[in-house]
Amino acid sequence: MNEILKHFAIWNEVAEPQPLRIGFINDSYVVPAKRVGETSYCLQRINHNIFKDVEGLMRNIEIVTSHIREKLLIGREENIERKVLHLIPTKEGKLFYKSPEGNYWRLYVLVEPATSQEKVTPKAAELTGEAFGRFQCQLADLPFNALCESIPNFHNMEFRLQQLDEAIKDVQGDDVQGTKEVRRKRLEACKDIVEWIDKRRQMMCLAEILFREGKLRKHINHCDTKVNNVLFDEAGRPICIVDLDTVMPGFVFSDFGDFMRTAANTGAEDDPNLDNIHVDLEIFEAYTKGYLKEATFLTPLEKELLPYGCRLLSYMQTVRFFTDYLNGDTYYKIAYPEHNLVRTKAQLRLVEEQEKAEEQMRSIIARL
Ligand code: GN1
Ligand code: MG
Repeated sequence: MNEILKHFAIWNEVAEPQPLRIGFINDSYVVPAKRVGETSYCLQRINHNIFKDVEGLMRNIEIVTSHIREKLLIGREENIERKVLHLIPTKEGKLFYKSPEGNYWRLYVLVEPATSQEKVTPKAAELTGEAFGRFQCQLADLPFNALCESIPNFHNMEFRLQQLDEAIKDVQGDDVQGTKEVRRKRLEACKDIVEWIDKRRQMMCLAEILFREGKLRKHINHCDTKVNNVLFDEAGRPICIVDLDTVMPGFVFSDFGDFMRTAANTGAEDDPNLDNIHVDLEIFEAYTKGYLKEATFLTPLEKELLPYGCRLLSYMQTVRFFTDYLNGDTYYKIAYPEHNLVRTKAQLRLVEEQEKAEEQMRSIIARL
């Protein structure tokens, strides 16, 4: 790994990289400074099976981080190094290094001291709502097509359903090599899930339809606003939004919904006990309050669709986990064989809970 580090334009001596177990997609390492008080780094191997256009992805991150840094400078903010990610280029001035084995590496300045969390308190949720509202606001003056889709159709519900249909077709198709047995059994045992998904198809593709009709616009979105993609300082205040691989054009309410999917859920994303899963309305209210304060650019329709965004993202995640389960677990890192099914069921239950809570969510938004 020191071989890799040699290619980056770092300015101080560092110690051996340590693996950081976060995220389902990339591999991350902390590269600690040798001397106290000097800069440490975060080294990441980009999963190029998932991110096929690494150039485009890194260009996106560079555009977004410089745009935000400029806004912070204009606003005369302090501690800018901790408030926006800082990419370290290679010695040749590139945004990433491609090793002879064909791996793609990038290096950030490590934001510290900072922690990430899987759950938040209502107070932290309100501040995080402000942080994501500000993030979208800071990017609102970039034309939505200034960035590429680092994963084409990433949050496109029609496309995600199409991928599910293809997975099902593949499982049911000829098994010339005799390798489909496990996946067939999986599909056979999950007919009720397929039916459940089918029943909601039309409703959940509404955003794409409205976009085609010209009634809904796209913004630069984060597209992975999970709780654990925000870094908090020692006092529990959000300081920096991380995991920018998926910044791209999208619907604003889907960023809102993805945060609620992970934070306003009394259970875990992969909770094996479905009775744990309910909408946490206190977190919902706190986050919404912070978000609406900062997201001043929302149209009435976008505001109206905020509760829909919650359901949409949980439904999308149900479909994505389930598709991966039927494909034989090729996309998400799993901790045990049935993990993707457990995740599917937990997200499915969350959608049902969000359907029940829809009216309450609406009245909270109206009140705020
Ligand atoms: C993945 O890498 P991570 O864990 O932050 C995924 C998101 C999903 C999420 C589900 C590029 O995010 O889209 O919502 O898992 N990222 C990608 O927890 O697919
Ligand atoms: Mg992440």
